[in-house]
Amino acid sequence: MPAIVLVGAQWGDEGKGKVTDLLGGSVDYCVRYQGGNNAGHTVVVDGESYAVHLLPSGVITPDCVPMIGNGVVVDPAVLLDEIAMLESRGVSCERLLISANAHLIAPYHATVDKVTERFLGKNQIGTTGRGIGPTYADKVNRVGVRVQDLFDPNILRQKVEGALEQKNHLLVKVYNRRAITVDEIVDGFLRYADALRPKVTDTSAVLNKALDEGKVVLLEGAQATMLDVDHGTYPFVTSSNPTAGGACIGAGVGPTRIDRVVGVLKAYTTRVGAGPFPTELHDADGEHLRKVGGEYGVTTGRPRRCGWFDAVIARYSTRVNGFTDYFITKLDVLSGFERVPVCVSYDVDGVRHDEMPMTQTDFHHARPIFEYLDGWWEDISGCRSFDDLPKAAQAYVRRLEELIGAPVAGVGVGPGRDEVISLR
Ligand code: 2SA
Ligand code: GDP
Ligand code: MG
Repeated sequence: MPAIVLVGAQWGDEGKGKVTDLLGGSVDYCVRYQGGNNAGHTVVVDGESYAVHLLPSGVITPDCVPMIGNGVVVDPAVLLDEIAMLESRGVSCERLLISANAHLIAPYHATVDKVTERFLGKNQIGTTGRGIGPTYADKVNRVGVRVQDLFDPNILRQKVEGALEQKNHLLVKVYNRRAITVDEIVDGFLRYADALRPKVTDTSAVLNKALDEGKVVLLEGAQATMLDVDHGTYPFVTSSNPTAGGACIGAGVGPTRIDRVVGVLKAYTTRVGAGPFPTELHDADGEHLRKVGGEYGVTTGRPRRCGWFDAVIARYSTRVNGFTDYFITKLDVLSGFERVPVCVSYDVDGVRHDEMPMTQTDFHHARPIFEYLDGWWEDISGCRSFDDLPKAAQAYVRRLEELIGAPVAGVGVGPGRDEVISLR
């Protein structure tokens, strides 16, 4: 029975939180499968705005079971703070389940993240500084600490000792920092063990049983396709696999279980952090999109870089994720332009590319080839059916659909739960 994967199709902040919430009414389990508290997903219900970083957006939906899968990296202090914040606002986190296999972010991961960025200088990635990359590096290097280790203090100590041997060498000898002690890390972790214990389980077993029983499972991606460590603009990426294949690995669900893969696309493009961005605007139009779209990082508050819609990226995302359908968000933000440029291809050193160039060097050289669509002036936030939209806005959506090569299931016309036009 239905397992749905939801993935950002650009560089993140497409409005995944809102689309998860929209689907949430019919969803029994909502699962985060990668990333950590680098994410910032916004859900607006009855004028109340909730920003979640580590918990899946489905935590806001009553009766939906929120789950943190094995592919997520968990900062226990942040998790407990986020739970406390939501509960203080009347959102119950009682049902939350956490994978015993998820890896833990330790304070030294954030330290290594920040010092690595500093030493990269002008080549820095622009990470969120939350320790995400170093935690995944430890996981792959087999010196990570997992949630289940919180319940076996001897093993926990052994693992922390192993991890710190390398870290302290780096911190003291290379970065001239103080050594971190095993005691401070172990004692810090053990403070969270009792609070987390009742929520920790074999989440893969729970999910597969739920699917056998006909329950609906939504696997909610964080970050996005172009930030994927394999398919994104490496090295300007996050350290996990937000693309649809990552959902199977990060939740412990086989590919044969997935029925629908939903892409979330903003009607224009944004990026936060460093790296190539062919349609980026450095002018008043970019400022306008940032201001009207409220384009500031939900986690770090950083201003997001803004640019026009890029159909090459959207097509590429459709390919690497196998999207069955799309939600286009923030169409309302585009009201008020005489003409709206849409990038249909790239010019790379005089050669036209209709698809993503094979190499990063070529992508860095890509110049957008634009098609200019008619703009519209009306405030469309009150539109609730496709026919309510101005003709030019309808034509914009239909042209995007043609360029992307997958059907549009819905169009966002405002941040609120009800500010959406359904097309299916
Ligand atoms: P990291 O911290 O190692 O994952 O950073 C690596 C790159 O991934 C980008 N990244 C993001 N991009 C967009 N949104 C994200 N979440 C927050 C939000 C970001 C914020 O919702 O606004 O508040 O700044 C997110 N998380 C990671 C990051 O910018 C690096 O380019
Ligand atoms: P996510 O990381 O993909 O969940 O997206 P973020 O929450 O980081 O950023 C998306 C922002 O756009 C949030 O402030 C949302 O409330 C807002 N948003 C989502 N959909 C729409 C929409 O259709 N129109 C407008 N104006 N805002 C939207
Ligand atoms: Mg976000």
